[in-house]
Amino acid sequence: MTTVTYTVPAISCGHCTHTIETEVGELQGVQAVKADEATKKS
Ligand SMILES: [Cu+2]
Repeated sequence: MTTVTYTVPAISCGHCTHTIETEVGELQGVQAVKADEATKKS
C-alpha cells in the first residue's frame, strides 16, 4: 500500500476534512483517507 500526504491550506474546519475524506475516498484505488484539520494535511 502506498501512502501519500498532501498539504491542503484551505482546510479550516471539520467540515472541510469531512468533504475531503468523502470525495477522495470515492476515487478509484483509494483505500483510506484521513484529513486533519489541525495539521492541514490529508
Ligand atoms: Cu470547512
